[in-house]
Amino acid sequence: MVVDTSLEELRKATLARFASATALDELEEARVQALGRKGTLAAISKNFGKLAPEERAHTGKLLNAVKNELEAEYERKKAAFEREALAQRLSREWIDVTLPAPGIRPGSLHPVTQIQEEIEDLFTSLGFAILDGPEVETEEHNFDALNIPPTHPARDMQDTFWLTNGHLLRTHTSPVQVRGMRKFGPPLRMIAPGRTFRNEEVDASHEHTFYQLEGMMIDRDVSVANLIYFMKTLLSGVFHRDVTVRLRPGYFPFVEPGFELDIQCLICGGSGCSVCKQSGWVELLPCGLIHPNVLRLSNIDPDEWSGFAFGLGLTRLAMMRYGIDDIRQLQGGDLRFLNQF
Ligand code: FA5
Repeated sequence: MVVDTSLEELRKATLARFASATALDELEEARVQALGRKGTLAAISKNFGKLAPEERAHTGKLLNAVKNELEAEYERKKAAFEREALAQRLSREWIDVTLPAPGIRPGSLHPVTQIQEEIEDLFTSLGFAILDGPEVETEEHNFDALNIPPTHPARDMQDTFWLTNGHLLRTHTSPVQVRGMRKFGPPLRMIAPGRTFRNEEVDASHEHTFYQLEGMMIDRDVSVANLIYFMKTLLSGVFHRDVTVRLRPGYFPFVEPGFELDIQCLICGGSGCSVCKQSGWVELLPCGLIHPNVLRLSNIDPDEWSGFAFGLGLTRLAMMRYGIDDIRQLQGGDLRFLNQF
């Protein structure tokens, strides 16, 4: 009977410890103390031999029942702890696979490309084709065919990167005019955006590598009035607001008359800064009526056809549009800068 009492006490105490265990190791400790090889149940079992034979069957059954009950309760509680631990881990590691992957952010178009595409849309809506030309050009396309023969001083206006094979990096997009005229003939409406190169000092408004956008229209009776209409359409399409411009005579051997269309500096509002070289004006859009020699050199009869051409400084236009006060920022590839656009 003493054994019975001890078993009942062990049973109650162990169930209570199992119930109050708050973690797996506490539960395990209670199990070892009650059911382990050196535990209480083992100690009680040692007295089994001292029992009277008639008591043994009864006490043996009781002992097994207590052992089975405690083991079952231990397993149940242990499984509950494990389920809880798994649930916690899963909630920590849970991911929504339908969310966009973090870390990969979509890129965006460079500000110069954005403006280029807007101008392309505008001019295609006006019936202009978009042409492309090579960055490595022949001397003939870059100069001679534009009415700038070898000895002409105008060659010095554009510091040129010459290649060892006699070719050059195009100094402007105007050679695409020549390619367009020779390939398609008149009437012709074309624009040609692209990269251009000049061997000159870099500063806030000059790069050695920059973008221009050439434009050309050849038809019957094209006049300065047509030219001005298209230039105004171009600027209002880009700025969506009034900008102050001035038109002054400009010399380019491939146009006659030639003009410089300047824009009042949008960085300083005209008061003078490093971008406009303290003048308040930025050279942006040289233009003019195509020189008869240029038409002739590309097999177009100037008595029948006339036209206008312009050579927009696309990189400078991006500076004016976005208020960028140093051209070098547009070339640097710094994502902290580019992400703003
Ligand atoms: C020309 O390149 C002529 N081909 C433009 C032209 C075409 C005139 C058709 C008439 C008819 P200019 O050298 O001025 O012209 O350059 C044109 C524009 O390119 C300039 O107004 C300026 O906005 C830009 N530009 C010139 N040099 C640089 C430079 N180093 N860095 C950034 N932009 C420049």
